[in-house]
Amino acid sequence: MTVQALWEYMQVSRTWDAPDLLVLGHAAPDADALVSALFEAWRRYLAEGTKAVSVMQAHSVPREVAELLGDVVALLPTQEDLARWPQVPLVLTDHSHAPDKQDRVVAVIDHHRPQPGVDLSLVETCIQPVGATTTLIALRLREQGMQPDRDVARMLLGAILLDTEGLSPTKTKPEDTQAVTWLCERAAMQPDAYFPLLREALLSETEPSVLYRRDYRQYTDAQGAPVLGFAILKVWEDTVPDIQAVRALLQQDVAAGCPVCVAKISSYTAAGPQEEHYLAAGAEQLVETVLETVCAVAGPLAQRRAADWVFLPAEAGRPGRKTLYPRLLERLAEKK
Ligand SMILES: [Mn+2]
Repeated sequence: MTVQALWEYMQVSRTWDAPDLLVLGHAAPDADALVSALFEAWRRYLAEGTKAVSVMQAHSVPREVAELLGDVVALLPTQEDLARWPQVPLVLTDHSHAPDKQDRVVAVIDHHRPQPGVDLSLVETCIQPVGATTTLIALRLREQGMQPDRDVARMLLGAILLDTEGLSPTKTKPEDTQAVTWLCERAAMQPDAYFPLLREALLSETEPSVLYRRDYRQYTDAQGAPVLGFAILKVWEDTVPDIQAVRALLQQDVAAGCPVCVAKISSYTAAGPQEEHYLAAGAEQLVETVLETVCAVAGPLAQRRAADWVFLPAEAGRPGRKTLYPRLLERLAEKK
């Protein structure tokens, strides 16, 4: 597996009038979503000859993904291509719920717990609570005897490092370590050298609206109606965005029909994540439920700063979204 071969596969895939499969990451594409979708599509093509195409559900990629994938980004099919193929079956990576097209989903590869009410009984699933979906793809590649060269191994490695925050102990499972060990050897690169470069690209973004959209998830009920919006804004400690600007973005989200939205601002130093702010907007009772739940999960050091604001000092527990969202959805369902 070389970058040249990846490039050629992507060129060929652009000539297919009717692909067999589309592989989709989620709608706010981060490195794990894009890399897992791209490599699952390519893997199916190499292993089975399936005309599989990965589609990015956005018009542009975040800086750290551009850094990771380089020129390949320009060849990634986008939303318009998705609209061209309204019947083609779908494989989802890094998420399991596509509200408006769930009936086309034939396979899911993910490391998040499926949302309650989503029926995956007829779908081929590989859902494991590891640190990154890309880990699951990398292990499949290894199992099938595929041999990423240095540059391809770096793409996979980078996605795993970004999703696990540089293999942080709370986000890393033995499978991630296995995949990273295999990839580091091929990439001739160590995590300690590579992760700071990628994080630099990630944290150099400062525009609040880009930050808000970049790592945003919307959770819906089984009928596809929005229930909760959840953005994560990762920034250097000295470029924390203006709280009022984030409040305005949350309000826009609520005005667009999401009943309650929360933004986590996570501030970093070279040592890693430090303080966190949670801001929420929406119906008063729902905001209360969300922030109460955040405080309950984070523990006694959580501080309530305002009706819509919780502050977690660096010493407090820092629950991840993967831990929080099932609790939040459960509590919000009780309020219905
Ligand atoms: Mn992921």
